[in-house]
Amino acid sequence: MSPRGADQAAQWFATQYGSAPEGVWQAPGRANLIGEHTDYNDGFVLPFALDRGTFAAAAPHEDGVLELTSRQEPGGWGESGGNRTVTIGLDSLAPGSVPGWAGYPAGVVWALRQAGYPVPGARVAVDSDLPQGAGLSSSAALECAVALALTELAGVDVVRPELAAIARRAENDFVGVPTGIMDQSAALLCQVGHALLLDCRSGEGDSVPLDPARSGLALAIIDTRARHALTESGYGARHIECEEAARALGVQTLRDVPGTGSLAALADPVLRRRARHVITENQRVLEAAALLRRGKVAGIGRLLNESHASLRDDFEVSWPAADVAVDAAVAAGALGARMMGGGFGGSVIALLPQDGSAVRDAVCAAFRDQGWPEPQFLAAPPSPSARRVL
Ligand code: GAF
Repeated sequence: MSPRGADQAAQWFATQYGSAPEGVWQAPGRANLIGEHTDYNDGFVLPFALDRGTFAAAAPHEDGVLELTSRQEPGGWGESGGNRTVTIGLDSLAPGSVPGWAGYPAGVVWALRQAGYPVPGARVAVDSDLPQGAGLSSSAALECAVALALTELAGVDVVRPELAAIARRAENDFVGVPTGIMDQSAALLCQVGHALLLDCRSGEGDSVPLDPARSGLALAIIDTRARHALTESGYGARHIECEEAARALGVQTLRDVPGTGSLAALADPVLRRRARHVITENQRVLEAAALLRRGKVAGIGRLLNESHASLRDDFEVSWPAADVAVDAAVAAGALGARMMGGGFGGSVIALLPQDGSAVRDAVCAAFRDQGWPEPQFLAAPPSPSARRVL
């Protein structure tokens, strides 16, 4: 991440609080190569960190309160005076008590304290170069940047897998969004030039080399500009359906279903489709990781296409702009493409020849034909995880 972003966050802190921050921390957004809606089913995922993310400029607060401000958000709730600062007493923190964007950092403080890390008050100024609602996990980046900032300021050492679990608790239990562990793990554990093969049951992560340029290829994110919010989408409904399918099959989670052969035992056709997606997606993740380990990046293209079809037809979380982007990209020479993230809006990931201009032109033309705003293309070099940047 550019030092310019770090300086800008520090300046934003100074403008809001009248002094310099003690440091600036950055956590990246994530792309997910493959493995969608598998994390909360104890399955496998293969995300990587983006070169964009969220900055948290921070300093301890002598009065033991949490003051928060974001360059991207109006204060709204708890706005004080002419500035855009939200002030929260640490002792009043309770799940659901802080609405809006400030719930994520406040939830991190709550979850840290619940886990036995009594972080003191702080002033935090947030800045981000990640498009929100684009399925690039801006909320996990916010949580993880703040978690890293506050633990380092307090001088407490929390190992990163535990910090990821704490950030997830902030989102699940404080904000109330039932996500899995993928996004927080990606923000805190990914390595530059690698994807992270994460076993979401054991918590074991393995870095797998991801270097499309060596094969004359590139990964691109296509932000379809159709916006989603996990809080409003059918994300929670899918989570519940997966639990129902596991119960009906007599297993703890869908991870435990050995193969699609067992699905005949599921009477409900909707639950059968949901389970089939999770089972086949887990298999695709493991196959993708094996291909990457052998340097066969091009082979991933077919798996991306299969993943998209499964998310569209079996899991039913795709959206029209994603389907149009995937079809146009593949027809114009992409080796594969699929919707990414929770679904119902956001981004597509595509594997392209290094000169991706034909694909870009074709996708933009397809959007023009539909009368939709032009999609935004972002490069997606596998980047480092969260760290102190100033
Ligand atoms: C969102 C969630 F936050 C993740 O935990 C994951 O479930 C993903 O949707 C779908 O794979 O990003």
